[in-house]
Amino acid sequence: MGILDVFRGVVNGTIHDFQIKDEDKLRSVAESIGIDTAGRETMDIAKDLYTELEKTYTQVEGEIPFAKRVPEKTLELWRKYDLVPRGAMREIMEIMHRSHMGVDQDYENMVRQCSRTALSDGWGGSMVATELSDIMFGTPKPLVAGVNMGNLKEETVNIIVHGHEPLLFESMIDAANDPANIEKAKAAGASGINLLGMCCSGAEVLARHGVPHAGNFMSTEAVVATGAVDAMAVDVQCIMQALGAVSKCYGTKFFTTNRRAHIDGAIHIEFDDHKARECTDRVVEMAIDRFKNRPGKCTIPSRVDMGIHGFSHEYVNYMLGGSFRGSYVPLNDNIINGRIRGVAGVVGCTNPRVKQDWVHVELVKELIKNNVLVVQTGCSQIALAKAGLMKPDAAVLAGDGLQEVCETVGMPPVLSLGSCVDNSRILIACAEMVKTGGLGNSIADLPVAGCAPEYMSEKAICIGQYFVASGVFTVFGVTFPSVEGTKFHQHLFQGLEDQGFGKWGFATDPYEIAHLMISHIDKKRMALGIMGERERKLFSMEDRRA
Ligand code: WCC
Ligand code: FE2
Repeated sequence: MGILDVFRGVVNGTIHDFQIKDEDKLRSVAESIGIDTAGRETMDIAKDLYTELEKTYTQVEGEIPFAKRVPEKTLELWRKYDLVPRGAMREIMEIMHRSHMGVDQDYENMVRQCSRTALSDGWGGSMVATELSDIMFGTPKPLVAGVNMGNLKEETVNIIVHGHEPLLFESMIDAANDPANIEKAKAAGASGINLLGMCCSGAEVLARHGVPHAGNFMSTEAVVATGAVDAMAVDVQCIMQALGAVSKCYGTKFFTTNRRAHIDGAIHIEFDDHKARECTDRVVEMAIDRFKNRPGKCTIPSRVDMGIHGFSHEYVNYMLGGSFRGSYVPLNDNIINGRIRGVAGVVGCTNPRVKQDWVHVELVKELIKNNVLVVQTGCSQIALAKAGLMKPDAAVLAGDGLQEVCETVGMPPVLSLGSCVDNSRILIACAEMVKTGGLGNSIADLPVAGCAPEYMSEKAICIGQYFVASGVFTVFGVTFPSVEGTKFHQHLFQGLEDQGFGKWGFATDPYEIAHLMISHIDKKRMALGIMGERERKLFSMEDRRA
């Protein structure tokens, strides 16, 4: 919603710190929901796009705009069960009511509203946020960038932005690159200003601009203990409660910036979309001040892990299809001929109840070894980046088929897509795979699976449910918030699939999770009649439909 607010300001001319950067993306998103673009001015299209996308949240009747992007058979199933979201606000109000004492007392009916609400996030709010962010800040293209704490430098003013909304970060990039601010840093004895990301906002600007990433959720307190963080500015979600207290121990200036999220012990400087730089310039100023008065010596681990980041679904299109015939045909062909067994989305949080990053890394290694191409978002992708799997030469860890594809294209076997909000890129990629043909008629037919092996945040449940409702088998680890053996649990873990949706799975061991996903992928391959290696053959559109 914050991104939509800023887009409204840009369109109405009341916000000047942000602009429309990617006009091609603006046009393609507008066209995808039936807005006429031919021969029209950018701002006219943008106004229409705003009016349409606002309905994602506020519409009380009808279907959200991005329902138009859903493969027909999947949409038919949603209509059959009355799952197509009207508007996110309406769905949230309804679920709040239905879960109130004495209202909806039938588990199947309740799960239907859970799905409808979750879909209003995945194909609604999250998708709007991703698409508008691309339009305003640029669509990611692969770039080389470094991850890990070695990105901190003793001789620079180090500023970390942590949280979820790209607005604070985009403005901080401007502030940190402003020559006047750099001059001030130099006057204080620093060699410059070093800006780093953490968690999801970090993952997003890593993908979009190659800003170095200091670490995922589990590293957010540890990074402060280096003593080298002069300022950490946060907005919303996944901010550990003790960050204020930890920062105090090391003299780090810790800022909250969002009116919805105040934290005890933090300095609050409110971020106003209309005067973004007022907040970020102030943070830079106070970071410089802390640099001048660093209380003790810095202990910075030397490690930096380089990798390729920033695969948008548009780029997957281009990378595999080439600039002249950008399409998902080569991906689908490689799945049909068996070089790629299927595609897995491994996403989500890192969780303090398990050894840091271990489940993510072992799971992904097992998947690629079995020729499953992996796409990633959120803290999970940072775990794999640290393990070195986002480099093309990680293809040696993949099975023969996947390795061949990676080497031909020059891509890593693990593709990093951005933040949790960017899970919507995975949905669009699934929709494209269906539309391209040869892999069934709905998302539920695809040989794909999803997993958040260390989920901890509530929104992960919502993300899981929108994948399940979209047709994807989705496995969670560490814990699962339902009681095994109940009708409700049975419905989530099997009943939904019987109705034509995806379903939930649960396991804690990474190898077990991998093989749950692989078995599901094989089951879908079997149903599609593409089990076993096949001769490479070019498929015509007719072949694919057949
Ligand atoms: Ni997204 Fe999970 Fe990280 Fe927070 S930042 S910890 S929701 S994956
Ligand atoms: Fe996130």
